[in-house]
Amino acid sequence: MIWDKEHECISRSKLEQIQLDRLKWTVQRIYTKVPHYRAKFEQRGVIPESVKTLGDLRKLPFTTKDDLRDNYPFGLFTVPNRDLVRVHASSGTTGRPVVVGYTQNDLNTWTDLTARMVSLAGVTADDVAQIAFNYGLFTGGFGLHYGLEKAGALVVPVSGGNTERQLMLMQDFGTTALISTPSYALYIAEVAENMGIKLSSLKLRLGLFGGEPWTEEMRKEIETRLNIIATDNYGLSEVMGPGVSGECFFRNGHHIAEDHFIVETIDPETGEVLEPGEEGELVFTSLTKEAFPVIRFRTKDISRITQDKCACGRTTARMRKITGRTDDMLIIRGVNVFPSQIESVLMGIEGIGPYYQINVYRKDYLDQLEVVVELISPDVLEPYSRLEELEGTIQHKLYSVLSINARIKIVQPGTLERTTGKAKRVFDHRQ
Ligand code: DLL
Repeated sequence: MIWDKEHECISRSKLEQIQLDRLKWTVQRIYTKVPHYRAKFEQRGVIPESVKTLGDLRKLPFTTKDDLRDNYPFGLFTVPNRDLVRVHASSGTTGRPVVVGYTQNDLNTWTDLTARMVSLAGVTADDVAQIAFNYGLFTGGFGLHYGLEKAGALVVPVSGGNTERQLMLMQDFGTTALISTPSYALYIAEVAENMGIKLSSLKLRLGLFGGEPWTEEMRKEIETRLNIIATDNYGLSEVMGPGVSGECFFRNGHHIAEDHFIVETIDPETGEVLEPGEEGELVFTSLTKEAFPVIRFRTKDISRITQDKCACGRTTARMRKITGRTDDMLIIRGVNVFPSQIESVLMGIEGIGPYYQINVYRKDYLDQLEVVVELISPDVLEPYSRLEELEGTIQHKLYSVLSINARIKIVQPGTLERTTGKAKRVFDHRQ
């Protein structure tokens, strides 16, 4: 277990001094070593010496995913390839991936931060930690691997997929902590149930889930089905990977590694910096990264930050669970809809499972929302008149939250795609 009391329980004034020194170092580094940043600074009329206080961060330009893509693959690195020891790439979207690089020092820092993060979630040397994140260009597998080892856990690096084998290892090795996306954890539960494995008979006690958004309702479902405590952790390749923030045992917001990152929340429309507590887009600046520092990286992730002390004793700022992404928000007939709102509603309805799909179409110039849900068992529709009743209930509950009439499609158990990584649930067919 890693408990870096000096930095995790630091006073705000001390922290701010460390942040300022490290910010100056980072700004100097990117200005002198990365032509792209230098040009952006010049456009705004700023030089490294313009940063005298933490408030001066606001003078600096934002960095977006497009900046990273335009400099594919290594254009924003501050060191030559011979000083790099690892690259990873961001997941998802089509086209050129975003490539991120690490020096040996960067990997050491990353290991320290993931070790801290898993420790605050409750992992100790007594744990057997099964990593069901993919190992590869995705940062999930390798990122958590070294942190868990450093925290002293016995690591089972099984990677994603092959769910029956995952369950066999859980039984045979006495796995106590599962490390995966929340959607994969659900799928593991489902396969266990189909195989007749009683999850309560396993030693599993803790889940460290991240890599994708999930609601509190989904957390409850996972905790009940897997018979564990489920914690959330957050990170992104551009900023480092997992280890940027994570929940402690009190699960009252994610502690952010503020001695390594400055977080701001901004209004995604105007770019204006918001006050603590206000919901907006998270923006991260790295403070200690050597190979691939980022300045004011716009994550598109929506959350809010609080700075009050946590019951666990840590003083670092906390971010609330991500409620969505600015590019996930659907505008349907002029109404803003976040997939997380739909998930919250569906998870509270009896008879349907945690799998769903959201389709948006345009028909005769009108947007149509379709929500596909799965029955937990075909028996739910006995007698058949229950179908209309169930559709009506879902439609009504969605309407009360979204003020939109959705078309509900109920499908048989096992119809919707299961995932071993990040779930894709939203399909906007209008583009
Ligand atoms: O998903 C890093 C990671 C791996 C974090 C394992 C936690 C555990 P990327 O593939 O670059 O990196 O995707 C980053 O995933 O901007 C969020 O939109 C989303 N995301 C990650 N963690 C969470 C979370 C990894 N706990 C993108 N809640 C981010 C909600 C999350 N969204």
